[in-house]
Amino acid sequence: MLLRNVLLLFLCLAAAAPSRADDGYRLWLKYDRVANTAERQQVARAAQFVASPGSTPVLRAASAELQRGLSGLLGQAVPVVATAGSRTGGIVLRVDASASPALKAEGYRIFPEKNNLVITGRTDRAVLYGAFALLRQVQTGQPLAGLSLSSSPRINFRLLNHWDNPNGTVERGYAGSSIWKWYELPERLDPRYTDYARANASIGINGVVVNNVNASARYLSAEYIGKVAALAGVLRPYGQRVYLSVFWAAPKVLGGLATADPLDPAVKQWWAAKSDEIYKAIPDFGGFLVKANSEGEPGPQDYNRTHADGANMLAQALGHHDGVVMWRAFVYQAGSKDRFKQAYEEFQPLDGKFDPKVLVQVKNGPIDFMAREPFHPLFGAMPRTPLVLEVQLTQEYLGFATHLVYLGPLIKEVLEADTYAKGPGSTVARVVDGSVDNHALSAIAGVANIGSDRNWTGHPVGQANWYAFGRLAWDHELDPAAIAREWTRMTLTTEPAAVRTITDLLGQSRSIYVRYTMPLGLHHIMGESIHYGPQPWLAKSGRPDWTAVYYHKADSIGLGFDRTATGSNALALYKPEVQKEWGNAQTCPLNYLLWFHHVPWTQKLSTGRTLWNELATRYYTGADSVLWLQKQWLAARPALDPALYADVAARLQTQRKEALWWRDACVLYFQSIAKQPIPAPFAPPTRSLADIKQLVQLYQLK
Ligand code: BDP
Repeated sequence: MLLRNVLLLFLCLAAAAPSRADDGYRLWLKYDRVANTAERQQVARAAQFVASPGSTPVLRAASAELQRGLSGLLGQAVPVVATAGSRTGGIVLRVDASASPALKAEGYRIFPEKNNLVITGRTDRAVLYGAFALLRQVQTGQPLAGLSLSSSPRINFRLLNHWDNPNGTVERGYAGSSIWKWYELPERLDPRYTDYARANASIGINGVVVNNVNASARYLSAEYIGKVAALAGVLRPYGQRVYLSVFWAAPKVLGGLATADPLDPAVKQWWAAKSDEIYKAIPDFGGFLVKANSEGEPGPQDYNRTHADGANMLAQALGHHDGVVMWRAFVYQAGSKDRFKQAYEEFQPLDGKFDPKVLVQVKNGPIDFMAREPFHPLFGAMPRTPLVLEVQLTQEYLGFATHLVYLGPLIKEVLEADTYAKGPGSTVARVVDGSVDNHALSAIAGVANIGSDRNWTGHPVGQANWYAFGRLAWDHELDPAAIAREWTRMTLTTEPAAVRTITDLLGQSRSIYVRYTMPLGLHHIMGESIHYGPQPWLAKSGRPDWTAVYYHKADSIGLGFDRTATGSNALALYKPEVQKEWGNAQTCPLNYLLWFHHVPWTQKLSTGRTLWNELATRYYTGADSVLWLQKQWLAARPALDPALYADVAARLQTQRKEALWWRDACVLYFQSIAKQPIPAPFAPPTRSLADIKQLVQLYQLK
């Protein structure tokens, strides 16, 4: 009797406890029960069952996800059946090779038919994306009744680039170690791989480069190909192909050859045999990503060959296999007068010389993933070569996992930038999706911010960057604010006022970060090597272009890098319309001013303030805007999971503290050169330049 009572009490307590603390693991695929009864009933009427032929692993993944999602959202089991038969009120999955000529192979359509909702497309992958789109519809509170949707991806290859190493570390990773457990593979498949694949599929990512661009040759060994094949097996039902970053000198290191010269017959043969070996293990292998002759990596230039010689040799090694080569344009030689121009000078002359299977992968900006960069001048300058846009989701230069920075607006800003390559409207997005130059191949890559942390991204809001990347990769026309709203609703809360507050906070976060770190077009003044915190005084490093003074050029007259004709003339790499926009210091948008001009401290800007006063104002108001971020987050508190609330609140405290480092370090350092007073109403920092130097230098110690 007693035992029964204890048991009953236990059951009651268990039932009363919240379903699950929100540790962030479920990402935006939480599928918690819809709270609003009318809304739930409406969905329940339209989703009484899922009918799927289940004839392929991808279709089985799609129906399993619908079942899991709808059952969670409705709080009741939703059966999967083979066919709808005469039943109505359900979801029907249908692969139809003739679905709609307007749809691309991965494009889906959802439409009502005889009281059912049909999800269709030309391939099973299209249906998978449609299934996630339908779930998103429910998760964001949109009605299902009469739903009619259709969407095709604008870019073919939508890839995550993992900078993960064989020893489990992640280059520039701030969310724990690698999610890939190489030593356990291929025998043990961590269930986490499947959840990762589901998350990627839900936002349309269809390819994964599993290893660091500073690649280990190990991945090309038979043993590691087997491990990668095991991962490919997990990703395949979710529509994702695996790719490998390759170490250029692998034929020497692994193959025992005397050279890695791309024109050497033995080298060619080695790569061709290696490709065959990979495709035998991974029939849908995506291809190779290559960082060559950059930052100490070997490459074809070691043998006086060009990037094109190297890339084409690899493309030919792929032979009849359905794969591509993505060759990175991130190169800059030591000693160049302006690093900004280097990639352009090396790659632009090679336009038209690449094999049709080669894409050139270009970072969004000419330097290196700064919080704001002008678009890379190669976009629009290589019409005969498909270009991959590479953006960085891991926040190497954006405050690691402690600063809240939603990257939707950054990615969108690049996509929307007009190159004027073929007249107005030749945006980076349209160069990349192939529509400006009629390329069949198109690709976009995000350097992943994912690690072994329970919540995947360290900073909970880092998840929004993974999410936004996928959504924009699928459709670059989407609005980053709408994406932020979607993510917030699916991930954090459905309470309308809180959704608005958080969406607003996300929307402002990137410009706030720019304001207190590198306003007005300042760039590359962060801590040496670790790339964390301010170090504007850095004057000596392994190379001049790793210092800060190389970029800001502060002197008694003014601040900024003159890239006009009187300076490095990097501006001339852009089309005349762009030059016109940025070329005149009086009219150049303030966000890009110091990227292109050396501006006198006392020069009046369009804001009515002098450069010095504007700079100081931005540092002060930027750092104070973190207080606003904190206020917004606090306002949303009642609608948030307490643990999640506390996690982000604590990170915001760190962010505030470090925003003050940035402010004080930069204001005091530049003041020591500008010899100008801190403008009213701001109070001078209470610490000295020496104090703040000492503090941030700590981060450089081993
Ligand atoms: C830089 C990173 C470095 C990367 C490099 C790259 O600091 O770790 O290897 O980019 O993209 O931003 O190759």
